[in-house]
Amino acid sequence: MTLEAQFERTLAKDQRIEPRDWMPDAYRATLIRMIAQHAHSEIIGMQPEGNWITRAPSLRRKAILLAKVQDEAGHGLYLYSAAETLGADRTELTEKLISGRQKYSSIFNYPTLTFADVGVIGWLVDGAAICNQVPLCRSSYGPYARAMIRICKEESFHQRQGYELLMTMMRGTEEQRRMVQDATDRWWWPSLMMFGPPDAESPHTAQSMAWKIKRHTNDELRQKFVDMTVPQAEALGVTLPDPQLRWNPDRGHYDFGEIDWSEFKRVLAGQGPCNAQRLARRRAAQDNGAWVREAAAAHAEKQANRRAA
Ligand code: BYC
Repeated sequence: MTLEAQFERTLAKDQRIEPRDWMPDAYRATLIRMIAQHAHSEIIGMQPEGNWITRAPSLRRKAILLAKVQDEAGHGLYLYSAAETLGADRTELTEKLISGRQKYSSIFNYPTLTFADVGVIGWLVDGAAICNQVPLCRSSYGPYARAMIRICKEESFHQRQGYELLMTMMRGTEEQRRMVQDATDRWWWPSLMMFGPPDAESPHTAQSMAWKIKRHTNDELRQKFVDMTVPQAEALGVTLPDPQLRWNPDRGHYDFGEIDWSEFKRVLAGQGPCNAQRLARRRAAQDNGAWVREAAAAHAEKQANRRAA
C-alpha cells in the first residue's frame, strides 16, 4: 500500500494522523496555518481582557479574570507545541505574527470599553469559540485534537464565568444593565464573524472537511451558535441587535440578518479599531522578553557543555 493510500485509509476509518505518519504537504501546511492562527489568537486574546485586570471591581472578579487570562496563555502554549509536532518553528511563527504575515482572530481587534465587556466576551466570544472548537476535538490530527479537549474544558469555565458576571450585573442597577446591553450590541456581530467567511466564499473549508480537520462548515457552526445563544439572551434579559432575528419553524433554526462582510474584510486587512495597538503590544512584549530567551539559551548551552565535558 502506498503512503498516500495508508493516509486515506486512516482518515476513512476515522483514526488519527500522528506526527510520525506520512501526510501530504498541503495537509501539513493547512494544519500549521490553522493551529498557528489559533495559538496567536489565544495570545493576542489576552490583551482585551488583560486591560481590565488592574481595574476589576472586586478581589474575586480580579482573581477570576487573572485565572482566565492565564488559561489563555496556556492554550497558546499547547497550540504552539502542537504546531511544533508538524515541524513548525515557534520562533518563526511568532515572527510571522508580529510582522503581520500570519493572522489571528478578527474578534480581538475590538476594544473593551467597560467591565461588562469582560462578561460579554466570556458569554459570546468564548461561547462562539466553544461552538467552533468542540468539533475540533475530533479533528484528524492527533496532537491538535488532544490539545482541544483540555482547551474546550477550560473555555466552558470561561463561558460560565462570563454569563455569571452578566447575570449579576443584570440584577444590579439600571446603569449596570445599560452597560451589559451596550456591550452585547457591540460584540454580537463581531462574534458571528469569528466563524469565518460564508461557505461559498471560504477557500479552505471543502478541503479541510475532506481531510476531517474541520467537521462542520463555517455557516453550520454560525447557525448553531445563533440557535444556542438566543435563549441565553432571553434568560439574561438583553436584546440581540438584529431586528431580523426570529425563529423559523420550517427550518427549525433562527433566521438572522445579513453580516457586514465589508467590516470583516477591513479588520482582516489590518484596519480594525485595535489591530495596530494589539500588534504593537505583542511586539513590545517580544522585545522585552529578549533577555529571558538569551539567558535561557546561555544556561542551556552551559549545561550541555558541562554534560559533554
Ligand atoms: N479572523 O477558508 P476559511 C480563541 C481567515 S477563538 C481572522 O474559512 P479556515 C479565543 C482564514 O484564516 C479564535 N481570520 O479558513 C476565544 C483564511 O485566511 P488565510 C481562534 C479569519 O481556516 C476566547 C481566510 O480567512 N479560533 O482563540 O477553513 C478567548 C478564509 O477563511 C477568520 C481558532 O482559530 C477570523 N474570524 O476557517 C481566547 C479555531 N475567519 O489563512 C481565545 C481554529 C477566517 O487563507 N480555526 N479567517 O490567510 C478554525 O476553526 C478555522 O481556521 C476558521 C477559519 C473557522 C477560523
